[in-house]
Amino acid sequence: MCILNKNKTLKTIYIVFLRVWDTNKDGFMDEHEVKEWIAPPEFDHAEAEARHLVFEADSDADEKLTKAEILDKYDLFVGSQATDFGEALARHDEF
Ligand SMILES: [Ca+2]
Ligand SMILES: [Ca+2]
Repeated sequence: MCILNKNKTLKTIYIVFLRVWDTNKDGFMDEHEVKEWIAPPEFDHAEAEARHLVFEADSDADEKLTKAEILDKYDLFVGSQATDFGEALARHDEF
């Protein structure tokens, strides 16, 4: 993860957000989508972690994450072990 360049990381987050995470394509990520993204259903802490990430990154407290909110707090997502973010980014490296 440490080898990821910041600009590249932000760009990748942006693209992956649009193509992958925002499953209902409304331009926001809600808690459900965050949960789907961060972990398989059997992962015990997925719900708590999703709530935590949404709470921390949701600067206007509308319970939805916009691209701007996610990019603003991208280090939170990258730093979360639950999201396995480095691996997720690597997987989408072709974008
Ligand atoms: Ca959505
Ligand atoms: Ca928000």
